[in-house]
Amino acid sequence: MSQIVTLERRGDIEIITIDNPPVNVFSHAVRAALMDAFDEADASDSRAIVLRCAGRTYVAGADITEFGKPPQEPLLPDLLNRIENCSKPVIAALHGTALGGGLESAIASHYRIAVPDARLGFPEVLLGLLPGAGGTQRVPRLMGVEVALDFILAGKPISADAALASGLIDRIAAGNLLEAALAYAQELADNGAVPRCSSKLPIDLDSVAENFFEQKRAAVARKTRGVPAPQRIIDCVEAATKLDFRQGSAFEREKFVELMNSPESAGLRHVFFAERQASKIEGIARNTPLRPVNSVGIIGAGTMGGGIAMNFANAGIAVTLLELNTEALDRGIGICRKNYQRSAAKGRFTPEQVEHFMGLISGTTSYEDLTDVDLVIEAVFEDPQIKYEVFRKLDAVCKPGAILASNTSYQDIDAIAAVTSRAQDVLGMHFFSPANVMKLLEVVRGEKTADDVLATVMKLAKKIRKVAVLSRVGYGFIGNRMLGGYFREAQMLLLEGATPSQVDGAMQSFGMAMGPLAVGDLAGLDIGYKARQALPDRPDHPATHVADQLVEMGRLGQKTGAGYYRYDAETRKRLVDPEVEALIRAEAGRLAIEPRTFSDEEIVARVIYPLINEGARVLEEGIAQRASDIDIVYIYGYGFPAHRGGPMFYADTVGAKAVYDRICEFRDTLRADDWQPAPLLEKLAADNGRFNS
Ligand code: 3H9
Repeated sequence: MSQIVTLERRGDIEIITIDNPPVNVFSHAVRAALMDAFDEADASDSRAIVLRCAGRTYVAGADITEFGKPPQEPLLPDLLNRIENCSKPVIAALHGTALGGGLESAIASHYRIAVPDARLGFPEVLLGLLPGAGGTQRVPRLMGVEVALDFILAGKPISADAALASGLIDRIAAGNLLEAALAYAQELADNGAVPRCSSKLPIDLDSVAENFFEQKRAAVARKTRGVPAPQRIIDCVEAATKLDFRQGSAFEREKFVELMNSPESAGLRHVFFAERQASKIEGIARNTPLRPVNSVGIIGAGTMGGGIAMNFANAGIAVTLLELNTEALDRGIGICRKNYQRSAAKGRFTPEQVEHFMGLISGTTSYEDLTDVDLVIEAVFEDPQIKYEVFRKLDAVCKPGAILASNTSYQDIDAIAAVTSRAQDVLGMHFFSPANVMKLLEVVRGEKTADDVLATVMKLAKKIRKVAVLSRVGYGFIGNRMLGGYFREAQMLLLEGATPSQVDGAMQSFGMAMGPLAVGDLAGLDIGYKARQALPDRPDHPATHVADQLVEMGRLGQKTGAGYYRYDAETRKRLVDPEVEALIRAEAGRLAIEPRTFSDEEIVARVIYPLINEGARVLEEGIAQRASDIDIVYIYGYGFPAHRGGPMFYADTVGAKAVYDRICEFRDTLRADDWQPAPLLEKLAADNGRFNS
């Protein structure tokens, strides 16, 4: 038998151990070896079987890399039925994370024991899938229909205690898990316990409220636009209440395969691996020694600095916020407290936790207090001279080896590093606003940034629960650089006849968290206006004419109650404003642009294809390491729909040639300067290639 699965006899009990690092997934090899192991263990004269895993966790699920490829037997549902059909009790012993197919194997076993810190869950929905190895049929029989459905829909793991309370497991192990499982197995054998099959338990239909499934469908539809998995999960759990286990399982398999082949699941699976890939830096070994980061200084206690500070406090790392005067400092620390209290009011933190976090945040007005910190993040105004000044001071006071980071969104990190005597310790850490909420962190690698500094910050990002993506130095790095064409086309569409709500509506139907014009109103139209005014040779592009006029009318967006839309003073609800539509038509008339109608499809192509085109340039210039990193930037930093996989994955879905041809059409019919196809896109179109290989 292969080493991936071993069978060992201990007295009356057979122990089957899965050893498939890192997370013991049910790859084809594991499934095949387990089938043999269960056949052998079942045939022997042992009295019970313990199923367990070596390494850091019980099975974390099916092997996601196998999805979308031809299925290889034995299929997981068949293996789990084989386990359930064993003639003697099978006891699953759980540690780490028992997820997806892993948890399904535990509930196909007859009895379950877990260590106190085990986590159990069905994350399939996050991959656009459903538990497809009997989970939707067995769990309602164990937990009750309503609880089971909510558990599967949530995708979030629960603790061993919660699993015990809801009937998902039988025992929590005190002490060594294997010994506790063996003792449990012996006890069952001695008491003459027989296999207890979850699939044969009756379903408690009486506790299911009338119209329960219809109400769930409506509630879920409101929250999960564009992703079919939650609805199919409801279908499967409902099927469990109407069909017998065998028929219900066949229904579940059919829906699982349908979802596995859906573009939404393909996009979400891409994001799963892209996120893990993003933390890896080409050419830097995984075992690079890291610098310790136990204390952090932040320069600037504005909204950004305060938000950044909260990330570290949440992770248990002490933060010193530095401001020019005590008034600004008190205001900044006050904002942190208010944010925490708001989260506490929503039940996310207890009042004690709030005090604990606040206890980790201190303030100062003196650079001398930063001499001992391990990392400093500068979050002051986007003015290069002010930033240079800050870095000169940091260079003078910080201890050797301290990491010096700038939170700039645009500036040249190499120019900042050059004012210090330690360019190797300098890099960019670009957080996204609100910094305590948004998951993205662009880590900007300067020409001279040391490898261990980069490796340390990538690792630290995980600790503060950010998804880090590496960028080279370049105006706007990855994300902001790509936005230019996105906003330009949204604004041009207005002049060509679309309304703001039509443009935003099409983008929201595509899946964007918010449409581009609503985003402009949220961020403040004055930001772009000021940036344009500051440009020395300010180019005149018709795209900005309407935005400029709105700002000059005092319509700066949400903060003034009006921008592209009008905002209800009380509810902040977005309202269509005929005044804006009249202004747009007047400007279009002045520019002699004939209004016409647009389909949603055309709006999406006009707005998304510039992202793809600029993304191709970001890649060919080496600003981003890989196409999937760009996808992660857009999903976690800009509200791009995860089920579309990010802009570059979306381009692969549409096909490089189709995207290229459409961009050429826009170049020829709209504005040649704005629509030059990127050479990499042209090459992929010619070679029938993909951005994500
Ligand atoms: C399923 O089970 C369907 C069934 O219902 C029905 C089937 C018929 N497959 O995250 P990490 C890799 S769907 C393949 O960095 P952590 C991962 O890519 C599945 N590979 O570690 C990474 O590789 P690399 C339901 C996987 O400690 C390495 O393992 N299950 C899988 O931060 C380490 O991962 C899930 O969705 C996988 N299933 O977190 C669970 N899982 O080193 C998904 C991980 O090359 N997994 N890898 O970058 C997780 O949530 C986390 O990995 C886990 C560990 C919490 C387990």
